[in-house]
Amino acid sequence: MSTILEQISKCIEFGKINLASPYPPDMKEQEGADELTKKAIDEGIDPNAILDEALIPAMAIVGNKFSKNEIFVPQMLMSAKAMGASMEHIRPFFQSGAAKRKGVFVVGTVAGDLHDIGKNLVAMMVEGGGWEVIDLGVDVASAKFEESINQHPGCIIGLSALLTTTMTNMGTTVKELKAKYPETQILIGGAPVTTEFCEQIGANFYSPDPQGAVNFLNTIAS
Ligand code: B1M
Repeated sequence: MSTILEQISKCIEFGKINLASPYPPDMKEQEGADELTKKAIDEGIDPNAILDEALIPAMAIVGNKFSKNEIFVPQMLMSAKAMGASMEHIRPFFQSGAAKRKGVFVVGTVAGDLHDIGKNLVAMMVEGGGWEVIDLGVDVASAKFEESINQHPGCIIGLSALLTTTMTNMGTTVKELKAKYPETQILIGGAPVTTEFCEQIGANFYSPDPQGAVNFLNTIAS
């Protein structure tokens, strides 16, 4: 791996967004993911290499640390922001088709539910894992997921719910989507959700955290 990719990777792992960002203190006044990714592209490094050799491994480290309680939501958000700064530079190459992604992941918080912090973390980790992410936001009804499935055949659906009351809407969404698109893979998560609930409503997979979501998606992509 070239030095600049290692540097980008470190910026993402430790949440160094750009030169102006004071966080983390021991990287103060150093270039961040923003400047370094631009530099890498200007030097002619393939955006696929930036994604595969810097962003994906860094976000995997972040996800695993989070799963093991070695870092917490604030650090993860900083890493996600650094990754977002990097993605700003490489996203145009994916949109033009000059670089490839693993597939399309459509994610949303289910109908009636406005909680999006966990869902956003999942979306950012999955994007950092090499997937195109379509984030439908919060309070998303089944019909909106159906539209996305029609627009992106073969996409994977991700549902988040934080309330015991909206978990039932998750069940309804899974039932409606599976009735029309039985082959569609549906991943679910959120604080009150469990593996038992996943089996009960007929979703394909439950993950308690973003890294588990990335790992599940990778089993589909491989
Ligand atoms: Co609300 N809220 N809230 N709230 N809120 C909870 C969830 C609650 C547990 C607080 C409590 O009473 N102790 C409680 C739910 C109780 C229950 O259902 N049993 C609750 C309630 C009751 C409510 C209201 C009804 C309050 C009211 O108005 N009376 C109301 C409902 C609004 C609505 O949705 N219709 C409400 C509103 C809000 C705010 C808007 C104020 C705000 C949300 C802001 C936002 O999201 N933009 C809010 C917040 C912040 C919380 C708490 C404090 C924090 C939730 C959070 O973001 N956690 C929460 C209490 C708590 O958890 N301490 C609470 C951090 C986040 C990183 O974790 O979302 O679990 P989490 O995501 C994790 C995993 O679950 C997983 O990955 C993430 C990272 O590990 N994950 C997935 C999540 N989605 C996934 C999807 C996947 C895979 C993994 O695949 C697709």
